[in-house]
Amino acid sequence: ALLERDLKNALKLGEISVSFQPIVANDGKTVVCQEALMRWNHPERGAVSPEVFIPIAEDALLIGPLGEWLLRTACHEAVNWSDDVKLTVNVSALQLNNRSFLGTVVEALAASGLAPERLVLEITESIVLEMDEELEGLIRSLTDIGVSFALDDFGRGYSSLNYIEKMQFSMIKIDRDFVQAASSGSLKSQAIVTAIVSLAQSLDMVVTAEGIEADEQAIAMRALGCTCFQGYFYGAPTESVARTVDGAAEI
Ligand code: G
Ligand code: G
Ligand code: G
Ligand code: NA
Ligand code: MN
Repeated sequence: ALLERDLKNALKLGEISVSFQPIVANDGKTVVCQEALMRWNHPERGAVSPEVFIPIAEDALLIGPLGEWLLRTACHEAVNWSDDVKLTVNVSALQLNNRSFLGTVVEALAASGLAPERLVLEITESIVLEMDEELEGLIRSLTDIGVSFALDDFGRGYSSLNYIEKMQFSMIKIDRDFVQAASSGSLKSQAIVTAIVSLAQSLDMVVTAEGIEADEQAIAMRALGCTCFQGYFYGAPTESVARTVDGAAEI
């Protein structure tokens, strides 16, 4: 409850910021995406993990304004990057269920001048499992304007395959616990990664291995067919200069 109260004021107090973490190509060098990650620097507690404050934001109906700020801020940053670097932004189910989300994305793109083709929305399996006609329509509209989707944290949750059939993802991100298991020799995890890679190739999806902390893990995941990599080995999330400013969720 205390955190919720503080989170209500965090945007206008300038406590929210965005960090970016690279996703690199098969060569382990070329940055193909930067993932935007929300950060909350609490005046007394210091950094509060998104694992803690995102669920609070969702419960308190604050994820809308926070997510909108992050999207606008991240688009403004990304427009200064090289044209071949995409921006990925995490979106939660509540954001996608809001009727104004399409407008929010369109406005963030227009205000920043970022090409829609450079924006990738990361969503988790649980969202897709709640897919209904309205959500399908929203996803189609976003796809039509050029925005694409990544399936985040694959392997963490329910891992049923039917959601992959329901929508087109440009990327599947294999969760770091799964990467850990597969790269440390679990034959079952390796077999599952191989199957996902095969599926991804036939459906034109890139497979990213998350949570790479050592070159040996990248080598193991590359051998299984992953072609993009993310993790501390390549770069931790790095804070950008943009911060919320007093009285404004806009920049
Ligand atoms: O930054 P960190 O790796 O600790 O992120 C923890 C979790 O918080 C991840 O699951 C990540 O996807 C989520 N997260 C980070 N930033 C955002 C955001 O802007 N919106 C949403 N919905 N989730 C985020
Ligand atoms: O560092 P490198 O040259 O590989 O980065 C590729 C592109 O991504 C460049 O355009 C660079 O400006 C941008 N970039 C790399 N890391 C970050 C980051 O942490 N934040 C921001 N805003 N841009 C980054
Ligand atoms: O759910 P999502 O994949 O968006 O979560 C990203 C989270 O993973 C962020 O909190 C980020 O700080 C964290 N992260 C990124 N790279 C690594 C890594 O190599 N190892 C570990 N343990 N965490 C990582
Ligand atoms: Na993510
Ligand atoms: Mn993830």
